[in-house]
Amino acid sequence: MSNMTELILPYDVETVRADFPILHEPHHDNVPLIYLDNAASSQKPLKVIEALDNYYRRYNANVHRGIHKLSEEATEAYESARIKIRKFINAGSKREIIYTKGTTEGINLVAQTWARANLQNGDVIVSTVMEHHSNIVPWQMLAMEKGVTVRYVPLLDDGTLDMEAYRKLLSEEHVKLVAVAHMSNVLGTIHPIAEMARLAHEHGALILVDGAQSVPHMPVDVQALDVDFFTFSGHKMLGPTGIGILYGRRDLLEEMPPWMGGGDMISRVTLEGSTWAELPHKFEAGTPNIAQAIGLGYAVDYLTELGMDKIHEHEKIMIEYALERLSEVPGVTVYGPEGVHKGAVAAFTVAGIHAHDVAQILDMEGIAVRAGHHCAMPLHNELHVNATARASFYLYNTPAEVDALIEGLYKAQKAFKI
Ligand code: C6P
Repeated sequence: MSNMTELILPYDVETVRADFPILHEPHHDNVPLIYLDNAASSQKPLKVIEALDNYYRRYNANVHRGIHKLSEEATEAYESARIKIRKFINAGSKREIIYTKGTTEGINLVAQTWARANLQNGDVIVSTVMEHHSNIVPWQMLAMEKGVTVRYVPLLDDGTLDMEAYRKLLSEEHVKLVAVAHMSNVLGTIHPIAEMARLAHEHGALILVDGAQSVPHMPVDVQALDVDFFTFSGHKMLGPTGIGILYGRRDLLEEMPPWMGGGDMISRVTLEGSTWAELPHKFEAGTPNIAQAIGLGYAVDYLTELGMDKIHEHEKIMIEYALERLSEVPGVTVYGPEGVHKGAVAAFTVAGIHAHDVAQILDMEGIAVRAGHHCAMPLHNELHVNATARASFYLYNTPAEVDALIEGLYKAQKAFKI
């Protein structure tokens, strides 16, 4: 076992923790909060909380509409967040950055616009058995409507994707779209997206990447990955809920029909018909989540200042330590790749104790983990397990919190007389 005190972290975690008020709130009769449910949603730094407060106190107004000063100020902040986000993922233009409600909405937007307009009976969408439901269900809904088929890349025993099967699907089927997560929210597997994109393009297919679990945790460059669509959620990367991003290649977005109709997405409306606004507004009907977009801009500032490379390095150390410590606990099975680099997510079972009971006992110790199928039922079927407990780490977690998790698991075993 590596000694916790020997771990050298890339930045001072205590300084970072000081920025997150919730980590210092009394929790469950004064036990400190150990928040290990970051794959579900992250906590927010003061900078983001203050940005929301400041917007509502000082310059709350609708965007793109008013001639008055407040509206101009709100529009300026809302649009400058878009520019920060463009830079953060290295998109070529701010017009390629569409505000959505989150990853789910981004995927549904592509399904309902590009895919609906371009796919027909006989076409194939390739997804994987490892996907979150939000990257399965929208394609199944489209399949029912358009007669397209959804095929799934299987898993290898080591928790990685079967790339041979992927190549085979691409060469044998009429694949028009590949829809794959960058990183699994259960296994932590990081897929070779650049290679998958190259192969998809070689076979004339586009690729949509669900970056919900990658953008918060590692540097992402959508141009270097050469992806066509890339979507993620603000609330998993220190930002507010209700805001997310769909990146799309400009030429594709230009040609796609809009999804929702209403204010702000039009150029001209007559009673006979309408024309659409320029990108990105064509896809942003109605009053948007203004405070949330501004808050996401501040979250991006925070992540950039700390450094995505350093955050990724920190999480690498955290997951290695967590896997090592979990392996010491008798009866614990961790799911996902071993011996290769994976994201800071550990889904596990404890023999003789249901995952929900594990989570409940940990909660009594102040430790928040998620339990269940994590919106990945097909993956749990493949793993032949109904539910797993999941500890997921972020930039403010410490090795001492991993130790507390392990102690909590021993307590659970004691409570269940195992
Ligand atoms: N996963 C989890 O606990 P939304 O809900 O739209 O912000 O994100 C959906 C989503 C899409 N893809 C992946 C890979 C995800 O992990 C998630 C959200 C959370 O694992 C909540 S179910």
